[in-house]
Amino acid sequence: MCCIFDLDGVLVDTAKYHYSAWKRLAKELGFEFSEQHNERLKGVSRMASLDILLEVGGITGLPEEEKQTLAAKKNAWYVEYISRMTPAEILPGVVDFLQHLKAGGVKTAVGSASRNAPLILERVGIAHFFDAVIDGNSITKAKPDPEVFLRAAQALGVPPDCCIVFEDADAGVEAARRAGMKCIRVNH
Ligand code: B16
Ligand code: MG
Repeated sequence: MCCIFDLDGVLVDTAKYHYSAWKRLAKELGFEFSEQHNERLKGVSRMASLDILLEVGGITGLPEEEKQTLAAKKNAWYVEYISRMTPAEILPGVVDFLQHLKAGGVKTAVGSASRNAPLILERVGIAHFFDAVIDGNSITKAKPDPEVFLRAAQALGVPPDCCIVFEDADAGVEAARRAGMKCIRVNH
């Protein structure tokens, strides 16, 4: 068996930083973005998250170029926040569990929608635990498409039914199901 971990909400709580950055963008655009709205963005790709945010604000028909500019602006704020992350922000139990898997020779991978996954793993100091990292930079279809987890299994050199996925978001649980993998949902 191999283990594939989602990042945001499973290994670290970066959702609060995504929320701060999206809220800041909404404020600039003239509307409020609540924590409840933010729940809809968990596990969802950056551009799909922007579409949800614009829908909440009742903003329609923006040209693609402008949407890219808004997403880049949000990401710059987000990167500013995560650049200050420390190992203290690793979620409880994660390091013990990763050490336990490593000692038992169980291969592990990260399967995240985030393009910032390498920076986050490096900041909190857990990058060395993983045999493979598949993230938003190396996939073409976002969760709930199974691509990210199938690519992770491929990188680990095992068939999908030999993988257990740890996920916190609906989109990710659905992606694991479509990949034909077992999935353990983590809620904090
Ligand atoms: P970025 P995960 C996801 O990470 C987040 O849950 C989601 O809120 C975010 O929009 C997505 O990554 C893309 O992140 O803008 O950094 O590329 O849960 O799949 O680890
Ligand atoms: Mg997640």
